[in-house]
Amino acid sequence: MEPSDGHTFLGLEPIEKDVDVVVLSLPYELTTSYGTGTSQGPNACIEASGQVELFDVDLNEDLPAGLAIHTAKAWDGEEPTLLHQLDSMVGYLNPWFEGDCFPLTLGGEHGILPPLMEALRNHPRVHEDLSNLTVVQIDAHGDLRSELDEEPYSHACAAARALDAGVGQLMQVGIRAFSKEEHERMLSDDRITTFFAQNTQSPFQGAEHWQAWLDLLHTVEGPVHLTVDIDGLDGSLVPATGTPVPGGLNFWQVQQTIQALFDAPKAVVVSADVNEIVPQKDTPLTQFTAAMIATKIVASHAKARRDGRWNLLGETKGTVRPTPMPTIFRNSIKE
Ligand SMILES: [Mn+2]
Repeated sequence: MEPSDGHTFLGLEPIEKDVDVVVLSLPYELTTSYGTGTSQGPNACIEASGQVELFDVDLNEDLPAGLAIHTAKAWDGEEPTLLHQLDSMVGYLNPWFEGDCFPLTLGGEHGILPPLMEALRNHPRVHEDLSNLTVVQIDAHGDLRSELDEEPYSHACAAARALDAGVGQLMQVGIRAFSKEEHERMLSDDRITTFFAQNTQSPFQGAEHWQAWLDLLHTVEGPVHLTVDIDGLDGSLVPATGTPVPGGLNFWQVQQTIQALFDAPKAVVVSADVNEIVPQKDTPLTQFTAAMIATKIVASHAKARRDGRWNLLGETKGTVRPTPMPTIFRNSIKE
Protein backbone atom coordinates (compact mmCIF):
# COMPACT_ATOMS: atom_id res chain seq x y z
CA MET A 1 0.00 0.00 0.00
CA GLU A 2 1.31 3.40 -0.93
CA PRO A 3 -0.22 6.73 -0.08
CA SER A 4 -2.93 7.44 -2.59
CA ASP A 5 -0.99 10.03 -4.57
CA GLY A 6 2.24 7.99 -4.62
CA HIS A 7 4.30 10.38 -2.51
CA THR A 8 6.26 9.10 0.46
CA PHE A 9 7.57 11.09 3.42
CA LEU A 10 10.92 12.71 2.46
CA GLY A 11 10.62 10.93 -0.90
CA LEU A 12 12.00 7.75 0.69
CA GLU A 13 11.62 4.28 -0.82
CA PRO A 14 8.34 2.60 0.28
CA ILE A 15 8.80 0.11 3.12
CA GLU A 16 6.11 -1.92 4.93
CA LYS A 17 7.66 -4.43 7.34
CA ASP A 18 9.73 -4.07 10.50
CA VAL A 19 8.81 -0.40 10.54
CA ASP A 20 10.71 1.87 12.98
CA VAL A 21 8.84 5.08 12.15
CA VAL A 22 5.40 5.34 10.57
CA VAL A 23 3.98 8.53 9.06
CA LEU A 24 0.21 8.36 9.46
CA SER A 25 -2.29 10.71 7.79
CA LEU A 26 -5.61 11.72 9.34
CA PRO A 27 -7.18 14.04 6.75
CA TYR A 28 -9.99 14.75 9.19
CA GLU A 29 -12.04 17.91 8.99
CA LEU A 30 -15.34 18.16 10.73
CA THR A 31 -15.39 21.04 13.12
CA THR A 32 -12.75 23.51 11.89
CA SER A 33 -14.38 26.82 12.64
CA TYR A 34 -12.77 29.38 10.36
CA GLY A 35 -10.65 28.32 7.39
CA THR A 36 -11.11 25.07 5.49
CA GLY A 37 -8.76 22.67 3.76
CA THR A 38 -7.26 20.72 6.68
CA SER A 39 -8.38 17.49 4.99
CA GLN A 40 -5.85 18.17 2.21
CA GLY A 41 -3.08 19.02 4.68
CA PRO A 42 -1.39 15.67 5.30
CA ASN A 43 -0.92 14.97 1.60
CA ALA A 44 0.43 18.46 0.96
CA CYS A 45 2.87 18.04 3.85
CA ILE A 46 4.10 14.66 2.59
CA GLU A 47 4.55 16.08 -0.90
CA ALA A 48 6.42 19.13 0.46
CA SER A 49 8.67 16.86 2.55
CA GLY A 50 10.25 15.71 -0.71
CA GLN A 51 11.95 19.13 -0.78
CA VAL A 52 13.30 19.01 2.80
CA GLU A 53 17.03 18.37 3.28
CA LEU A 54 17.71 14.84 4.56
CA PHE A 55 20.72 16.02 6.57
CA ASP A 56 20.05 17.02 10.19
CA VAL A 57 22.90 18.87 11.80
CA ASP A 58 22.12 17.68 15.37
CA LEU A 59 21.81 14.07 14.25
CA ASN A 60 24.89 14.66 12.05
CA GLU A 61 23.52 12.13 9.57
CA ASP A 62 21.16 11.92 6.60
CA LEU A 63 17.68 10.57 7.20
CA PRO A 64 16.47 7.87 7.27
CA ALA A 65 19.64 7.26 9.35
CA GLY A 66 19.19 3.50 9.23
CA LEU A 67 15.51 3.61 10.23
CA ALA A 68 12.73 1.92 8.29
CA ILE A 69 10.27 4.78 7.67
CA HIS A 70 6.86 3.79 6.33
CA THR A 71 4.40 6.29 4.85
CA ALA A 72 1.01 4.76 5.59
CA LYS A 73 -1.99 5.02 3.33
CA ALA A 74 -4.15 7.87 4.59
CA TRP A 75 -7.18 7.23 6.82
CA ASP A 76 -10.26 7.39 4.63
CA GLY A 77 -13.08 6.95 7.14
CA GLU A 78 -16.48 7.96 5.85
CA GLU A 79 -18.53 6.89 8.84
CA PRO A 80 -21.90 8.54 9.25
CA THR A 81 -21.41 10.26 12.63
CA LEU A 82 -18.65 12.15 14.40
CA LEU A 83 -18.36 9.48 17.10
CA HIS A 84 -18.06 6.73 14.48
CA GLN A 85 -15.32 8.74 12.77
CA LEU A 86 -13.41 9.13 16.05
CA ASP A 87 -13.60 5.36 16.59
CA SER A 88 -12.53 4.76 13.01
CA MET A 89 -9.45 6.92 13.56
CA VAL A 90 -8.55 4.91 16.69
CA GLY A 91 -8.82 1.74 14.59
CA TYR A 92 -6.50 3.26 11.96
CA LEU A 93 -3.94 4.31 14.59
CA ASN A 94 -3.99 1.26 16.90
CA PRO A 95 -1.66 -1.15 15.03
CA TRP A 96 1.16 1.42 15.11
CA PHE A 97 1.05 2.07 18.86
CA GLU A 98 2.20 -1.32 20.08
CA GLY A 99 5.86 -0.96 20.86
CA ASP A 100 9.05 -0.52 18.91
CA CYS A 101 7.60 1.83 16.32
CA PHE A 102 7.39 5.62 16.48
CA PRO A 103 4.13 6.99 15.02
CA LEU A 104 4.12 10.52 13.58
CA THR A 105 0.57 11.53 12.69
CA LEU A 106 -0.24 14.34 10.27
CA GLY A 107 -3.59 16.15 10.51
CA GLY A 108 -6.20 17.18 9.83
CA GLU A 109 -7.75 19.35 12.44
CA HIS A 110 -6.74 19.23 16.10
CA GLY A 111 -9.83 17.10 16.78
CA ILE A 112 -7.52 14.15 16.02
CA LEU A 113 -6.09 14.43 19.55
CA PRO A 114 -8.79 12.42 21.39
CA PRO A 115 -8.39 9.41 19.05
CA LEU A 116 -4.61 9.67 19.51
CA MET A 117 -5.10 9.52 23.29
CA GLU A 118 -7.18 6.34 22.93
CA ALA A 119 -4.49 4.75 20.73
CA LEU A 120 -1.85 5.77 23.29
CA ARG A 121 -3.84 4.27 26.17
CA ASN A 122 -2.83 0.80 24.89
CA HIS A 123 0.80 1.72 24.31
CA PRO A 124 3.19 -0.53 26.28
CA ARG A 125 4.74 2.51 27.96
CA VAL A 126 1.40 3.96 29.04
CA HIS A 127 0.07 0.74 30.65
CA GLU A 128 -3.60 1.57 30.01
CA ASP A 129 -3.34 4.53 32.37
CA LEU A 130 -3.10 7.91 30.65
CA SER A 131 -2.11 9.55 33.93
CA ASN A 132 1.36 8.21 33.10
CA LEU A 133 1.39 10.34 29.95
CA THR A 134 2.55 13.93 29.49
CA VAL A 135 1.17 15.86 26.52
CA VAL A 136 3.29 18.75 25.24
CA GLN A 137 1.18 21.08 23.11
CA ILE A 138 2.44 23.77 20.73
CA ASP A 139 -0.59 25.88 19.82
CA ALA A 140 -1.94 29.41 19.51
CA HIS A 141 -5.10 28.29 21.28
CA GLY A 142 -5.66 26.69 24.65
CA ASP A 143 -8.06 24.13 23.14
CA LEU A 144 -9.49 23.87 26.65
CA ARG A 145 -13.13 24.80 25.95
CA SER A 146 -15.69 22.40 27.32
CA GLU A 147 -17.46 22.73 23.96
CA LEU A 148 -17.67 24.97 20.89
CA ASP A 149 -21.00 25.45 19.11
CA GLU A 150 -22.34 22.66 21.37
CA GLU A 151 -19.72 20.23 20.01
CA PRO A 152 -17.47 18.74 22.74
CA TYR A 153 -15.20 17.11 20.12
CA SER A 154 -14.50 20.39 18.32
CA HIS A 155 -10.82 21.11 17.60
CA ALA A 156 -11.22 23.97 20.11
CA CYS A 157 -11.70 21.35 22.86
CA ALA A 158 -8.89 18.94 21.95
CA ALA A 159 -6.75 19.51 25.04
CA ALA A 160 -9.77 19.48 27.36
CA ARG A 161 -10.80 16.08 25.98
CA ALA A 162 -7.23 14.77 26.44
CA LEU A 163 -7.43 15.79 30.11
CA ASP A 164 -10.87 14.18 30.39
CA ALA A 165 -9.33 10.98 29.01
CA GLY A 166 -6.99 11.07 32.03
CA VAL A 167 -3.74 12.62 30.77
CA GLY A 168 -1.41 13.26 33.71
CA GLN A 169 0.29 16.48 32.60
CA LEU A 170 -0.41 19.03 29.87
CA MET A 171 2.34 21.53 28.98
CA GLN A 172 1.33 24.26 26.55
CA VAL A 173 3.41 26.86 24.71
CA GLY A 174 2.68 29.54 22.09
CA ILE A 175 -0.71 30.16 23.71
CA ARG A 176 -2.25 33.54 22.85
CA ALA A 177 -5.93 33.06 21.98
CA PHE A 178 -8.29 31.71 24.64
CA SER A 179 -11.53 32.38 26.43
CA LYS A 180 -12.07 33.40 30.04
CA GLU A 181 -13.23 29.84 30.80
CA GLU A 182 -10.01 28.44 29.33
CA HIS A 183 -7.85 30.97 31.17
CA GLU A 184 -9.45 30.03 34.47
CA ARG A 185 -8.85 26.35 33.80
CA MET A 186 -5.18 27.01 32.92
CA LEU A 187 -4.73 28.72 36.27
CA SER A 188 -6.75 26.30 38.40
CA ASP A 189 -6.01 22.80 37.02
CA ASP A 190 -2.66 21.64 38.44
CA ARG A 191 -2.21 19.21 35.57
CA ILE A 192 -1.84 22.18 33.20
CA THR A 193 1.28 24.33 32.74
CA THR A 194 0.81 27.13 30.21
CA PHE A 195 3.55 29.29 28.72
CA PHE A 196 1.86 32.31 27.15
CA ALA A 197 3.24 33.82 23.94
CA GLN A 198 2.75 37.25 25.50
CA ASN A 199 5.61 36.33 27.85
CA THR A 200 7.87 34.08 25.77
CA GLN A 201 7.72 36.43 22.76
CA SER A 202 8.26 39.62 24.75
CA PRO A 203 11.17 41.60 23.25
CA PHE A 204 12.47 42.29 26.76
CA GLN A 205 11.70 39.41 29.14
CA GLY A 206 11.13 36.80 26.43
CA ALA A 207 14.52 35.08 26.71
CA GLU A 208 14.01 34.43 30.41
CA HIS A 209 10.55 32.93 29.91
CA TRP A 210 11.81 30.88 26.98
CA GLN A 211 14.65 29.42 29.04
CA ALA A 212 12.15 28.51 31.75
CA TRP A 213 10.14 26.57 29.13
CA LEU A 214 13.23 24.66 27.96
CA ASP A 215 14.19 23.98 31.59
CA LEU A 216 10.71 22.57 32.24
CA LEU A 217 10.98 20.25 29.23
CA HIS A 218 14.32 18.98 30.56
CA THR A 219 12.56 17.74 33.73
CA VAL A 220 9.79 15.79 31.97
CA GLU A 221 9.66 12.11 32.94
CA GLY A 222 7.99 9.08 31.40
CA PRO A 223 6.07 8.71 28.16
CA VAL A 224 5.26 11.87 26.21
CA HIS A 225 3.04 12.74 23.28
CA LEU A 226 4.02 15.90 21.38
CA THR A 227 1.14 17.63 19.62
CA VAL A 228 2.08 20.48 17.27
CA ASP A 229 -0.79 22.63 16.07
CA ILE A 230 1.07 24.60 13.43
CA ASP A 231 -0.86 27.74 14.36
CA GLY A 232 1.42 27.86 17.42
CA LEU A 233 3.96 29.30 14.99
CA ASP A 234 3.59 32.93 14.08
CA GLY A 235 0.87 33.34 11.46
CA SER A 236 3.40 34.72 8.96
CA LEU A 237 4.99 31.25 8.75
CA VAL A 238 1.75 29.32 8.36
CA PRO A 239 -0.71 31.72 6.69
CA ALA A 240 -2.88 28.95 5.23
CA THR A 241 -3.66 27.17 8.53
CA GLY A 242 -7.28 27.28 9.70
CA THR A 243 -6.78 30.15 12.16
CA PRO A 244 -3.42 31.89 11.69
CA VAL A 245 -2.66 34.13 14.68
CA PRO A 246 0.02 36.85 14.93
CA GLY A 247 2.50 37.00 17.79
CA GLY A 248 3.41 33.30 17.77
CA LEU A 249 6.54 31.20 18.09
CA ASN A 250 9.31 31.56 15.56
CA PHE A 251 10.64 28.57 13.65
CA TRP A 252 13.70 28.09 15.88
CA GLN A 253 11.64 28.05 19.04
CA VAL A 254 9.65 25.12 17.67
CA GLN A 255 12.89 23.37 16.71
CA GLN A 256 14.32 24.00 20.19
CA THR A 257 11.16 22.67 21.82
CA ILE A 258 11.37 19.45 19.81
CA GLN A 259 15.08 19.04 20.56
CA ALA A 260 14.74 19.79 24.28
CA LEU A 261 11.88 17.33 24.67
CA PHE A 262 13.55 14.47 22.80
CA ASP A 263 16.80 15.18 24.70
CA ALA A 264 15.10 15.16 28.14
CA PRO A 265 17.03 12.47 30.03
CA LYS A 266 14.04 10.83 31.77
CA ALA A 267 11.39 11.27 29.06
CA VAL A 268 10.48 8.98 26.17
CA VAL A 269 8.60 10.69 23.37
CA VAL A 270 6.43 7.78 22.24
CA SER A 271 4.33 9.58 19.64
CA ALA A 272 3.84 12.96 17.94
CA ASP A 273 1.45 14.75 15.65
CA VAL A 274 1.57 17.83 13.43
CA ASN A 275 -1.90 19.15 12.74
CA GLU A 276 -4.05 21.90 11.23
CA ILE A 277 -1.93 21.76 8.07
CA VAL A 278 -3.66 23.40 5.09
CA PRO A 279 -2.10 23.48 1.63
CA GLN A 280 -1.21 27.01 0.63
CA LYS A 281 -1.93 27.82 -2.99
CA ASP A 282 0.26 30.84 -3.83
CA THR A 283 3.41 29.46 -2.17
CA PRO A 284 4.08 26.12 -0.41
CA LEU A 285 5.25 27.93 2.75
CA THR A 286 2.60 26.51 5.12
CA GLN A 287 2.98 22.87 4.11
CA PHE A 288 6.77 23.20 3.82
CA THR A 289 6.98 24.63 7.35
CA ALA A 290 4.89 21.68 8.57
CA ALA A 291 7.13 19.26 6.66
CA MET A 292 10.26 20.75 8.26
CA ILE A 293 8.74 20.35 11.73
CA ALA A 294 7.73 16.75 10.95
CA THR A 295 11.26 16.05 9.71
CA LYS A 296 12.82 17.54 12.84
CA ILE A 297 10.63 15.25 14.94
CA VAL A 298 11.78 12.18 13.01
CA ALA A 299 15.45 13.25 13.18
CA SER A 300 15.13 13.85 16.93
CA HIS A 301 13.56 10.43 17.36
CA ALA A 302 16.46 8.90 15.43
CA LYS A 303 18.87 10.70 17.75
CA ALA A 304 16.97 9.52 20.87
CA ARG A 305 17.24 5.92 19.62
CA ARG A 306 20.95 6.32 18.91
CA ASP A 307 21.51 7.83 22.37
CA GLY A 308 19.70 4.96 24.10
CA ARG A 309 16.49 6.73 25.13
CA TRP A 310 14.11 4.40 23.29
CA ASN A 311 15.32 0.84 23.87
CA LEU A 312 12.89 -0.22 26.58
CA LEU A 313 9.80 -0.42 24.39
CA GLY A 314 9.72 -4.12 23.54
CA GLU A 315 10.27 -5.97 20.31
CA THR A 316 7.10 -5.32 18.32
CA LYS A 317 8.05 -3.44 15.16
CA GLY A 318 5.31 -1.84 13.12
CA THR A 319 3.76 -3.84 10.28
CA VAL A 320 0.92 -3.11 7.90
CA ARG A 321 -2.15 -5.01 9.11
CA PRO A 322 -5.86 -4.33 9.42
CA THR A 323 -7.49 -4.04 12.85
CA PRO A 324 -11.12 -3.92 13.91
CA MET A 325 -12.76 -0.58 14.59
CA PRO A 326 -13.25 -0.01 18.33
CA THR A 327 -16.42 1.42 19.89
CA ILE A 328 -14.89 3.69 22.52
CA PHE A 329 -16.41 6.99 21.44
CA ARG A 330 -19.77 5.52 20.41
CA ASN A 331 -20.10 3.86 23.80
CA SER A 332 -19.34 7.14 25.56
CA ILE A 333 -22.64 8.73 24.54
CA LYS A 334 -24.62 9.73 27.59
CA GLU A 335 -28.34 9.19 27.26
MN1 LIG B 1 -5.15 23.47 18.46
